[in-house]
Amino acid sequence: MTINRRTLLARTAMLAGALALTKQNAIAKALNDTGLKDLYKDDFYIGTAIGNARLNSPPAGFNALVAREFNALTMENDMKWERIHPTPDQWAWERADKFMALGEQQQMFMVGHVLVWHSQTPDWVFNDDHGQPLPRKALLARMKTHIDTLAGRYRGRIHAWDVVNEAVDEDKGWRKSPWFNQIGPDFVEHAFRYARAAAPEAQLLYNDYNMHNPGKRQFVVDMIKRFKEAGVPIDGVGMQGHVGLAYPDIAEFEKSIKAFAATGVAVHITELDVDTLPVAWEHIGAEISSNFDYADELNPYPNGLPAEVEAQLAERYAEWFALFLKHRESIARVTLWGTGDSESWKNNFPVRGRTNYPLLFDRDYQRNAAYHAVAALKK
Ligand code: 9MR
Repeated sequence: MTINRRTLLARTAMLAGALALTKQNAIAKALNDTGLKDLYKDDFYIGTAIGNARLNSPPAGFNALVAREFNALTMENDMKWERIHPTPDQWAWERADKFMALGEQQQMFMVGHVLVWHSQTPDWVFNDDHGQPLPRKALLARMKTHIDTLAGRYRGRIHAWDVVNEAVDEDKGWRKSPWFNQIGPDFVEHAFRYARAAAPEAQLLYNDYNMHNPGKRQFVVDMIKRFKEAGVPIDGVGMQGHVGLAYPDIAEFEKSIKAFAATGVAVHITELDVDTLPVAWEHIGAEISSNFDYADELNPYPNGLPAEVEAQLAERYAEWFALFLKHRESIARVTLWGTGDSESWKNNFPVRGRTNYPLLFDRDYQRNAAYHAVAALKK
C-alpha cells in the first residue's frame, strides 16, 4: 500500500497529538498523586487541622486529598479540655483516637492541641465543689492530672504538643486568665515540666497569635530565655498565623521568626489562614470572646471570590511561603488551619455567617489559585 504525503502528514500529526496527550496525562497524574507535602519535603512539614465533622463524615475524596497534600495533622477542637475531659471523671477519647488512627495510617507528624488554655476549658476545672476558686496547689494538681492522662495516653505517638496556648496578652504581659490568677505566672513552666514527664519524646511548644506584635515577641523571647536558664523544657514556638490580605506587616512577622529562632527553639507555623474579607474590627487576632453583628457590607463575596481578590490572595500566600522558605532552617512545620474554605472558623469569626476564602482549597476541595502560587515556588 502506498501512503501519500498528505496521509503521512496526517498520521504524524495524530501521533504527535497522542504523545502530547500522554505527556499531559502523565503530568496530570503526577499532580494527582503528589501534593504540597512532596513539593516541600526538604523544607518543612505541611500540615492541616481536622475538625470533628470532617473526621466523622468526610466528604468523598477528603481523606485521600489530606493524605496526598499533607504530612502533619492537628485536631481543630477535639483534644481541647471541654471536649476531651468535659467533667472531672469523664474522658471522651473516641474522636481523638480516631484522629490518631487517621494520621498514623499515613505516618504523619501528629500535633496535640492543646494541653493548657484559658478558652474552651470548663468552669469546674478552676473551682472546688462549692464553686469557689481552687487554690494554687490544688489547681496545679488538676493541671498535672490532665496532662498526665492526655499526653500520657498518646505518649510516643504525638510528635509535638501545644503545651500552653495564648498566655500572653498582646503587649500587656501575662494574660489575666484563671490559670494566671489562681496559680501565678509559673503555671506555664509547670505545664511544660508536666508535659515533658508525660510525653518525653514530644516537642513541647508555646503557641500564640499576633506573634508579629513587638511587645509579644519580646515577652515570649524573654520567657524562653528564662525557661532555658531554669531548665524548663521548651522546644518550640507556635506562631499561629491567622493573617489577612493586608495585615500584619510581614517584616514584623519575620523579625519574630528570627528572634524566636535565635533563642534556639524551633518555629512552627501552627494555624495559618488568610482572611479575605473586610476587617470588621481593629483587633486582628484570634481572641474568641469577641464577636460582631452580621452586615452585608462585611460579607461582599457570598457567591464566589472575584478574580482580582483571588489574585491578591494568591500573591499574599506566595509572600508568606517565600518568607517561610527563606527561614526553612528555623521552621519545622507550616500547618493550615483547615483544608477547604467551607470548614474554616473564619466563616463565623469575628462575624457569624460570612463566606470567607482563607485556605488553599475551595468549597469543592479543588486547588485554588493560592494553592498553585504556593506550589509554583517549588517548581
Ligand atoms: O478553629 C477553632 C474553632 O472551630 C473553635 O470554635 C474555636 C473556639 O475556641 O477555636 C478555633 O481554633 C482556635 C485554636 O484552637 C487556638 N487558636 C485560635 C484558633 C481560632 O480561634
